[in-house]
Amino acid sequence: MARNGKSVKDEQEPKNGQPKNGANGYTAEDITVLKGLEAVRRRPAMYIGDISARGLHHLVYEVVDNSIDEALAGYCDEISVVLNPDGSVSVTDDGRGIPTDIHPQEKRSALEIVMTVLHAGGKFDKNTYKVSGGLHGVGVSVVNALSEWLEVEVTRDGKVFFQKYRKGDPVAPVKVAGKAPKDATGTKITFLPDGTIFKNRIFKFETLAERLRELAFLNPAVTLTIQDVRTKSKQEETFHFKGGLIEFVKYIDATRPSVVKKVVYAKGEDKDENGRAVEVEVAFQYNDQYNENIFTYVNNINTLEGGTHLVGFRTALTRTLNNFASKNNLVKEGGIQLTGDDFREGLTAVISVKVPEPQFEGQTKTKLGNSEVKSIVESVVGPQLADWLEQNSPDGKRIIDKCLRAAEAREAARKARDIARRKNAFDSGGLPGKLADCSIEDPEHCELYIVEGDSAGGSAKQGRDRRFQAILPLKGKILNVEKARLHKMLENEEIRAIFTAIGAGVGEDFNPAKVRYGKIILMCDADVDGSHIRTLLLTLFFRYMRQMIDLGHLYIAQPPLYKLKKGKQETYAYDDGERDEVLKRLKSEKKAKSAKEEETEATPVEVEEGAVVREGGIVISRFKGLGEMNPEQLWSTTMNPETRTVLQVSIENAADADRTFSILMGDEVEPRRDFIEKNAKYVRNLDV
Ligand code: 0RA
Repeated sequence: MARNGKSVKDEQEPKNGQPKNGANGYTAEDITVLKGLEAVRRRPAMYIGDISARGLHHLVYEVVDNSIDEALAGYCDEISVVLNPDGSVSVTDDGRGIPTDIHPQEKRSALEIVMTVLHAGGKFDKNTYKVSGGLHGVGVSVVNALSEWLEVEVTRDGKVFFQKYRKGDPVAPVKVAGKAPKDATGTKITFLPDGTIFKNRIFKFETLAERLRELAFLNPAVTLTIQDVRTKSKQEETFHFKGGLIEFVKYIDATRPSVVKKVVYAKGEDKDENGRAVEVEVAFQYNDQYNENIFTYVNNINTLEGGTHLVGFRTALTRTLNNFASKNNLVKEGGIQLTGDDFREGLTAVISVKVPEPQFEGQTKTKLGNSEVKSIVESVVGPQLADWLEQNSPDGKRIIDKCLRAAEAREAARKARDIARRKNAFDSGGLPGKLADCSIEDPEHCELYIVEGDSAGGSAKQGRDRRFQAILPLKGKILNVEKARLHKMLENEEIRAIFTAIGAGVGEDFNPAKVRYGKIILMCDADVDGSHIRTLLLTLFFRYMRQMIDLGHLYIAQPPLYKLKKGKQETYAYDDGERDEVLKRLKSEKKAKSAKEEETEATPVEVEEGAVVREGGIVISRFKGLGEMNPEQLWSTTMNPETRTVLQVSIENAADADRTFSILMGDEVEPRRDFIEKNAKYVRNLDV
């Protein structure tokens, strides 16, 4: 469907239009001809972002978004997602059903056109405008093009219509498959992603569930369910939140004690310059911690980079709270003045706007640009917040009190610090002493390894390619930033070294254009301490250098777990499965050599950390830590870009990531224990 301000131009395009010049070499003129679903199959990433697991899950979101459109138009209140045993996924809704009548010009079913023509969806439905939509907002035809097969079942006018497609092409015309109860309507789309496009076709229940939960919070009229019937142990979840954004805020802050129990809520709308309604909904509350957590949505899309709706909200918040404070004599003249930052310490907020023609900007195209939205949000939030404060004046005072404490802490920190010294350490280019920098200066080609421990750091310094790899060793565990204010955190030497090495500032002031390395790679031991340090580092990036993650700069190194040695031949294995495979291979090579030798089955072996096991002449050793590898081994297994594997860190769902960090790193023990018990797969002795 035409969303995100994209125009609907492809009215007369041929189905699966072929490029004039065939598969290779087309000219500028041909690019306009190369539309239709063939273009989608050629460049899937242009339509769904990428063809990794993220892109795969986007297919489901795209179909669900179409059902959400029906819900927003007022015709649908139930959407269900089922993960089928054959690897396909079904999305069913009780909306009006995709129109099935014969299109007068095209002389084929509207259903077939919606399913096979790019951006065709909106054309049949001029009365309602679409407000939902995935980031790429491309329509179900794109999902169809990228599916090995897709089946659609439409229930309307007392009938069930059916059509099947392969790689976007209809297998047969739309047929009537049966009768339906008179008032029943809806759409069911089942598809199997194309294995020639998606290497990994396995849907993750939890990933899909997170997005459906988010949609349920944002669209309280809808009930969304997800069922996994792929294996015997079935899983099912239903999401329906009558309280909408208010419940969303409570969910995000579930493990953070609140300053005021009530959630502030505001809702309203105003017209844009074309007279179309812009809807605004906001909910927020304060917790007793120090982070600012504002989640913003435009048409159900999480706008990671913020934009005009966020600016409007902040302006209204600062101004209204300031007015309330001075009206009630809560700030003393000549005393501490409150700044915008003070009003956002410990704030958790969700902002959801519905904008008819959103303009997206920014590096990841997740920043709202429409200037009119700022004043609309301001004028909705300002007066309603002022009313709330008047009616809940004791709560308002508690909020101001919290903001004053933030201001005092900020002031005290400023006084306590030797500003001149900090300026030196931070701004004037002095790099941390223990950083072994690389010689190339072009950030795009440079990598920074943040390494656990001085001994591994030493090996990494010797093993690296010093032209483009820099090493920063860390001593022990860094501070848990989840529990510290910014100034406290910056007093920590290890953390300062990380910020200085990266060179792009902190938090709000972080400037990705200044980042000194295109890749930051976290390299920790494969043991419990290593995981803890990695989590501390991830928390630091998530809270204070979030853009490094959003822009895809943050990675996790994958050191091998095992070394298998047969004679002089050394092979590394990165997990237990690989170890068993290598073992089997080495044994069969052995067998081939000396046929007399006894049959030995490759039975899985238990190898304790650091242990050496001999299996028929093959020596298996388990690496206890990075420090056990010599520089050459570290280079060839973990650092050489030609042979290493690194995991890119990405965030599937910002609100859930925030909640998880607060569970893992926050003050409360119970939620953490629950989380670990639910998620830990290989816990031997649970002494958390
Ligand atoms: C075009 C027009 C109408 C509905 C839809 C598309 C539609 C698409 C999808 C995709 C999944 N579920 C859907 N439900 C509806 C309007 C139909 C009318 O005017 O009756």
